[in-house]
Amino acid sequence: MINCTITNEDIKSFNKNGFLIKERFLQEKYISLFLSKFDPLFRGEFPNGIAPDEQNWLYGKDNKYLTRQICNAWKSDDLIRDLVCHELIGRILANLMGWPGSRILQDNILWKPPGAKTLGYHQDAAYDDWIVPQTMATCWIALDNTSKNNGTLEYVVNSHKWGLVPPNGDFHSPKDYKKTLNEFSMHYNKEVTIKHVEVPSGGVAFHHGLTWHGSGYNKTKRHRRAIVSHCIPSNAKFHPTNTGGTGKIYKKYKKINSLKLDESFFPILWTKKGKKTF
Ligand SMILES: O=C(O)CCC(=O)C(=O)O
Repeated sequence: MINCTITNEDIKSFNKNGFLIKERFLQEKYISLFLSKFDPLFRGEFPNGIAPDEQNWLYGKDNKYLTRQICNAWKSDDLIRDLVCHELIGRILANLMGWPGSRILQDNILWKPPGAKTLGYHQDAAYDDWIVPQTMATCWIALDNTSKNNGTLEYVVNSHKWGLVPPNGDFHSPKDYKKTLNEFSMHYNKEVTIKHVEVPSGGVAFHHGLTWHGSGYNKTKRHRRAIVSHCIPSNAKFHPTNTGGTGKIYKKYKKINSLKLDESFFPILWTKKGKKTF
C-alpha cells in the first residue's frame, strides 16, 4: 500500500526544518479507492457501523465552503485503518522523532472542495496537553495533486524550535489564517519562511508536533483531499488532570485508576521491540 525509505539525510533535514516532504508514498492503485471513501463518510455512512470520534461537516447540513474534517475514521472503515495505522508510518515517525515506537492519537480525513476556506496556523502538539509527554508527529498523505493555489498544507520552516504555545484563535475557516502566527512571530521577533507542500497525489509530508502549519483558500476548481495520521510515542500516557485541546473529547477513553492508553482506542503502529496492535 505504501512505500518510503528514510535516509540519515532525511532525518537531518527533518530535524533542521521541522518537516520532510516526499513525492511518492501511497501506491497509485490505492488513490482512487481512498477517494471513493470520502463521499459516503461525509454522508454519515460508516462501513463498520461505528461513528468516528469527530465530524465537522455533513451533506445537507453544513456550509459548502468549509473545509470538511473527520477525526478517527479508522474506527469506521477498515481500509482507512490499514493506512493510518500502517506500521511503516509508525516506524518512520518514531525514527524521525527519536521515539521507541509510535501509536496513533487521531486520524483526519480532510476535504477542501473548490472555493473552500482556510485552516488556521497552529502547532499539533498544542492540542494534546492531556498526553504525557506532550508531543506529536504527523504523516499527511495527499490524495490530489497539491499546490499553493488549491490551499495545500504549508509549514513555517524551523518553527519546531520556537517552543510550545497554547492553542489560540479559530482552527476552522478563520478569515486571516495567519493571524496567530503573525502575532506570535512579531512578538517574539521570529523569522517566518513558508514552505508549501506541493506534491503529486500519493505524495506525503511528515511534520514535528511543534511545527507551525495551516492551509489557505482553495482557489481552484478542483478538490484537495488528504488522509492524516497523528501519532505520539508508543509509551505515552494520559496526563492525570489536564483536559485541554482535544482532551475533552478523547479523555473519555481513560480508565479509572489508570493512566494507560488502551490499544483499542490508541493502537500501537510500530515499536523497536516489534509490538503492533493490528
Ligand atoms: O491539510 C490541511 O489543510 C491541514 C492539515 C493539518 O493541519 C495537519 O495535518 O496537521
